Amino acid sequence: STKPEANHTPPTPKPLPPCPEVPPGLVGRLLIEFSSQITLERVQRENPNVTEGGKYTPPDCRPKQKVAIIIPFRHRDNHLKYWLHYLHPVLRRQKIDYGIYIINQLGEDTFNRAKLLNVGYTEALKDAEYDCFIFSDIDLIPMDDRNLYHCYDQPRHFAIAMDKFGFRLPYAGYFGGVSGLSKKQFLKINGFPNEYWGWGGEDDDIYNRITLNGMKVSRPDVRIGRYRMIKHERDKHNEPNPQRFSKIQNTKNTMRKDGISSLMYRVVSVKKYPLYTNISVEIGKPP
Ligand code: UDH
Repeated sequence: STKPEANHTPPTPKPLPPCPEVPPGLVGRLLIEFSSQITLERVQRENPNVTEGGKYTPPDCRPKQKVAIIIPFRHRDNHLKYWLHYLHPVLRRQKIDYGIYIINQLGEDTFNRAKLLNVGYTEALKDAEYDCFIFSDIDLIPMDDRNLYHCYDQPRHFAIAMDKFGFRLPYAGYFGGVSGLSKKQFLKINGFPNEYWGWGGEDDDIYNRITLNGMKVSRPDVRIGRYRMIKHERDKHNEPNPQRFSKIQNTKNTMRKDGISSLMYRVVSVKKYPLYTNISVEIGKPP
């Protein structure tokens, strides 16, 4: 007897439901420590569904936003291991559709955090259609997975209660550490300033840009927005910028010409690793 002809039309996949506002698998407060050594092999083993370049999409629901996580970087490989070890599982539980971008400043000229973040925004958009950008320092780990890494109606400040500041906001206009803006919010403020070389001030300039453009900062509850910072010495070539105090008085006059509209840099390499994408760039030096 002959078998009936197989039906080769694949079954139509069930459309995924939208992801719930509050992800069901969250655990709340997390135990964060930096004394055990971490290997990237272990982090890879523990996050098998993260794909090349450090990307992830929840398998069981359809997220509203696509989130690029942008990290300014130079000579912090050990911090990177901890960041990946702690953040990948948190982001997966949060059901975020995300990609991780390490923006590595080449050379030993003065570090420029905000310019690297502008580069990250631009380069991430060349890679995929992101609509939300979260800018995170490499040494900041959230202590609670209810601090959801997506974008909000207003620019978001995530790292509001850091251990080094006694788990409090250090001042009302603080916007440092970890922050997030939608594409629309980011473009409304002309991105971030490119002219803050060395440590300090760029986060206050970004805060000024937000308020000067009629937006206000949104924040999580202080019990949820807690962070641990990996202790470290001051980096070389990132000395406090003595011009920062006068520059933040001038945001109103500088923000239209200095920002994403005036950004210049050169990409030297883009490498997709299993847990993140590394973009190495030359961004010049202070005038
Ligand atoms: N960053 C680098 N490499 C550098 C400098 C900065 O990767 O050489 C990045 C990194 O993501 C870091 C972020 O920029 O988290 C912010 O820089 P920072 O960590 O130096 O700033 P923070 O305010 O520390 O956290 C200031 C120096 C603290 C010295 C304390 C000495 N006990």
